[in-house]
Amino acid sequence: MAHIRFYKSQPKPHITKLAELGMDKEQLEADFKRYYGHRLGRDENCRTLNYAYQALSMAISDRLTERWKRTYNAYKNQDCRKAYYLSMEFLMGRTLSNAMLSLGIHDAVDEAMYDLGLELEELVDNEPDAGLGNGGLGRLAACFLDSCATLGLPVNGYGLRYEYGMFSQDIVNGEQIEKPDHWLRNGNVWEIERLEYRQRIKFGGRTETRTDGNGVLRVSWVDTRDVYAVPFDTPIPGYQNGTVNTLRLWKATATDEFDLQEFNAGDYAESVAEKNTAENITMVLYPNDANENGKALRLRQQYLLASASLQDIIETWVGRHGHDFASFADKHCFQLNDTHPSIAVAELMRLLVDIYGLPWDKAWAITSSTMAYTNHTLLPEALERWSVNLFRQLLPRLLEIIFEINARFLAEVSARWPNDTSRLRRMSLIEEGREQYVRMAYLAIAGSYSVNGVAQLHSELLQKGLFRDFYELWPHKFNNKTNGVTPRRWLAACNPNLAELITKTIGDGWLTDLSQLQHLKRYVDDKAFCGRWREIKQQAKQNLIDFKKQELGFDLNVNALFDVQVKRIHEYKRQLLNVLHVIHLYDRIKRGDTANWTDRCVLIGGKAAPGYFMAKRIIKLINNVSNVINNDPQVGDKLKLIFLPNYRVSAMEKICPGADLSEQISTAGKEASGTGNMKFMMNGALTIGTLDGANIEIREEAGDGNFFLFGLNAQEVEDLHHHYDPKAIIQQDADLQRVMRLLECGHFNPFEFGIFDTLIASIKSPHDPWMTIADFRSFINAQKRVETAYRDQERWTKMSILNCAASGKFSTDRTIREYNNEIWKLTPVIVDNGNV
Ligand code: 26Q
Repeated sequence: MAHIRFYKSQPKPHITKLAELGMDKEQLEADFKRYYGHRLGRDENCRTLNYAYQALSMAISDRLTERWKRTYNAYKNQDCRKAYYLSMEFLMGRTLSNAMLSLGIHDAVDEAMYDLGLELEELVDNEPDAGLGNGGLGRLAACFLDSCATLGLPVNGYGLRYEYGMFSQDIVNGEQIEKPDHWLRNGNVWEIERLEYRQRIKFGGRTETRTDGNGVLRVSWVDTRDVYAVPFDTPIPGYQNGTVNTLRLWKATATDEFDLQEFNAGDYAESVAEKNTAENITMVLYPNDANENGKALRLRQQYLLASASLQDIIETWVGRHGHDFASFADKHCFQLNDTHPSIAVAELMRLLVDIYGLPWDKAWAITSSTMAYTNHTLLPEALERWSVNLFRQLLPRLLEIIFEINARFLAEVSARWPNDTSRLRRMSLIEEGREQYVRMAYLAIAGSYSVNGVAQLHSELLQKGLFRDFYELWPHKFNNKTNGVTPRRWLAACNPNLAELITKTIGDGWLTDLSQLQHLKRYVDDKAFCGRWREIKQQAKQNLIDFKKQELGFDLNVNALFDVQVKRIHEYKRQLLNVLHVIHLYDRIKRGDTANWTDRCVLIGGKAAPGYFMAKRIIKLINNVSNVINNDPQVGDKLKLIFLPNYRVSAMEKICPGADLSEQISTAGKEASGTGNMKFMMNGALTIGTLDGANIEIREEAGDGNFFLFGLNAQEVEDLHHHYDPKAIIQQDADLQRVMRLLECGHFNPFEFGIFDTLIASIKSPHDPWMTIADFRSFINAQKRVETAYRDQERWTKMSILNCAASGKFSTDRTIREYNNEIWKLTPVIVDNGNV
């Protein structure tokens, strides 16, 4: 690495000593003007929003950079133990408003912009989401980084810098159309490219074995087609504590000699085109939130992430300690966000054994005491497996290492359970059959010292079901870490009015200790407080209405119950059940059965994986039903159904403050945790939900009386599988019969014959794995309890306050403290704040 050489006569080069940047309105304004005019070359005659956004972001980014360097140096000087969060997804959303909040300069910036005739909110809304994730798992990674920095923990994120993030969703004729999300189109002010830290990544080729001078077998991986991984760093600020951690994202680029072979053969164009193969690797995020099997490009992505990150970390280590790895495990810990980066287990072995010459056992001791694995799904079909043939082609050396890990692992199993061949077959890291597969979850478990689920029920079900054999072998590895969300983004930033009321009432300690929200309980009988609470909710609903008015072409009734379900579209999440309820309400209106009616506005949003036929059909159904209902004058304000297009992080920031009712209605035992449920609760929405994922813990915290429970529990779902009889359920329920009749007679698709047949068939199938209508009656009854509660606005407001007050557990600060106390064991580092 090239360093700047300074003259010997200047022992302390002054160029590294920079003046502290001011945080007051005047300095912010001056910096803004300098960037706007000098760097971006704009003046008052060409006031483009995007340049103003960029100028402001640059001014604020500078203020993060100072803290970033101090944090980096503090970690380096203390030589502290660090954790690394390895994830294929970081769903960061927008950065500007979060950066202002963490620096405590929101109001100063607001005033500075006002003076310049600019509306801060408009600038904030100009920023594209960094949508480098699908949903829950990716957003969790982002919330985790926020909490780690806020807790002063030395944790860095490692991921991929996809050129195209999660697709943008258009709705045309009720159907989802995917548009590529070129989020980097206007540049990215927040990242710094670090060319000097690029890493070389091998693909393909073959292995060669030889014996070294000491008679030890050495393997080299040769004739590979290499690519570079170039890191881009983004600052991750803690909340007003001077800490700024790093998110390092890798971009794939071609190596300099990529073209040599073809070039010599005279095929210049071919060889330059080869460059694309390399650069394609990080071109696009896979838009599936469940395992899509077999795509070679996805395996390349995963390996690039694992290899580049581990090489980066080891390079830093070797720079300080040489080839002495004795205390490497004391200083490092790798948290694997699902199995997606779990090839890291084999890659760390490769680096230690092949490159640094450690004996296998020593390398394994290091690997299996630094890796920790988080599982995010209970659906067996979603478990990641890779064909051995594909592995051999792409990563031949890693396959050999996996086989070696497996041989030693199976020896351990057979020592514990002699002659139990069926157990060996079940537990093998290699699935045998017509084709062999590598079972990534088993590799992750074998290679990790910790395995955790993301909610109590989920972790229990992993031990009893999916990973039962492994739990019997290594019970000490298994633990639970219930998910959370960051209260900075999901309450303070997205709901400033509510945040202000809370702070005025109980002080601002809740921002870093969310359990303090429980002090709000004392105010449920305080008339003024309750009145203000209700006012804020109504205002948030109005904001949502105004926000949607343009595309809807009509107003929504602010006094209606805002009933919201936003999440990826999936059969197990049962958006269909939600629609069945809406159709039932519509049917009641049409029949005049509207005594004690509660006006309701049902909002549903979410993306379907582009190849997921049923999910796309569900979107079409929602839109068709919406069309019929919203245009029926007899329905009027009583009921509206709205599909919210292009659901994403920044949309949720506008949606969750305005929700009255949060729909968390997955088939019990299928949703690992859910995190949208927590965002809604924090913002004073009440939950209607099944006993699934974190809903169980939400209900425990809120109290049974402040949660609308319905449906079978996980055990009952399991037991029902063998004799689930949807046709009998329909026959016994006159309401459901009418709903099904409306669907079947084409009421919602008069000009699109048969398009909902597959949906109808799935509802009526005894093999419907999601048992969509098993809970229909129970759901309808719970919705009636919701309506009764909502009509008593005083009661509803109390329940809303009590939900928010009970949401303290669901801060990622709590989650991360648990990860740290039980898995990472890092010491918080206090970063000198300089003058601030
Ligand atoms: C795997 C292989 C190939 C292509 C794609 C994938 C893939 C990508 C994303 C598989 C799964 C995902 C995402 C899963 C996910 O978001 N799970 C959710 O994680 C949340 C955080 O723990 C939980 O709250 C949700 O319950 C869980 O569904």
